[in-house]
Amino acid sequence: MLYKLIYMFHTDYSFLNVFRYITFRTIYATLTALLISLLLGYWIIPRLRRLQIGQYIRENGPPNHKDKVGTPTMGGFFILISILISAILWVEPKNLYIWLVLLVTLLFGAIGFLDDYLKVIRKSSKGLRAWSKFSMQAGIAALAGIILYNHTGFDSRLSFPFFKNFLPDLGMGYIILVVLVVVGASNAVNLTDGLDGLAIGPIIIAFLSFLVFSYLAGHIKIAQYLQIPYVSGAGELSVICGAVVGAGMGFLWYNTYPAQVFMGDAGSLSLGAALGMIAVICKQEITLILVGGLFVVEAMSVILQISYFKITGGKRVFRMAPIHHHFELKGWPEPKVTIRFWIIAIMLALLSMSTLKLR
Ligand code: 57M
Repeated sequence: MLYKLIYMFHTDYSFLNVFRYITFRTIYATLTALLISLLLGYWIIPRLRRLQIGQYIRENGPPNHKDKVGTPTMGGFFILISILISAILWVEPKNLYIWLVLLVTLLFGAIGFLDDYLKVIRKSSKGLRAWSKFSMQAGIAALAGIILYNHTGFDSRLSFPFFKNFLPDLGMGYIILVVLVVVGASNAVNLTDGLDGLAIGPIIIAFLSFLVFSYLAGHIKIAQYLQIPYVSGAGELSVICGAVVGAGMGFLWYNTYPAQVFMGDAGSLSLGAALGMIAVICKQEITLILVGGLFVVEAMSVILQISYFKITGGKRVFRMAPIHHHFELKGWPEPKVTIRFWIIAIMLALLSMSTLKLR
């Protein structure tokens, strides 16, 4: 909105033209969200602690996690507020994609918030029942898929990195793809959020990647040159990605080891859903598997562990799943696991960028 307000005067003050540019607004959306989340974190964390909105630690968890009991949770709440305020200030308000991404993000955040709240008042790890959580997520994602599918000019073909001419048209099946991508990304981030800074670092890296992908997808000349799908209006999503990066860095200021706050499901579910939605709109669903490869590995480690446990009647592939706990139980200090996983996330993001040239 600030953009529209200020831009009204660009005929009188020509330098205000700069507000027209997505790159300029993305930079300031990042800085605005960073500032707001730093200030909100500073204000809200002591209040969460005073209200005893603290994390319950499972009995069967890694031994060193016991000291974390009572760490304020639901920090996702101030991540989302920072993103929302920054987006409202800096986005082009007439862009449907922006409001669709924000709506899905906030609705997934509400599911996570309810889950966190139940865990806090019950002082247990029993939040919402898995099926009710999953069906609410699938319902929201399906609604978003239907809106996207019926949006004028939306392309229901699936694009693949490297194979520029292979574009199978999924038709209505695209709605199922949206559900799989959004719900999958949301829960993969949720599973990853098990060590200080472990989820928010790769989230920042992934949204930096999609800041670039969305800008390129929304730029007709560059999209044609790179032979990636052109999505009119997708460029505006760079501003949202910038806001997430900024809010994430502000949250990381407090979530870095030893964490003063956890994001809770309110943060992990919403940020994962936002990542999935942006990947779908930019038509980079398959590339998301590479960009979010760390989240994929974390989720796959759980699936592998539980399947193997059931098949073998009690044997384990890892010392504990998700895989970050495996390395913890191998004796790696928590910060070492986190930073090494960040390095892997950066490598995967760079590899995903290279797919833009290799077509
Ligand atoms: C999401 N939540 C963390 C925090 C965060 C099927 C099974 C694999 C499910 C999985 C599970 O319950 N996952 C839930 C992971 C939890 O973090 C809270 O949850 C929010 C994210 N959703 O924001 O509020 C704990 O993680 C630690 N933490 C930090 N720093 C952070 O910045 O230290 C989180 C954020 C927090 C804190 O200790 O309490 C979590 O791990 O639950 N279950 C598991 O991940 C459990 N694995 C397991 O049971 N493995 C089994 C089988 C079932 C696969 C096995 O390997 O045999 C592990 N997690 C815990 N204890 N806490 C091990 C048991």
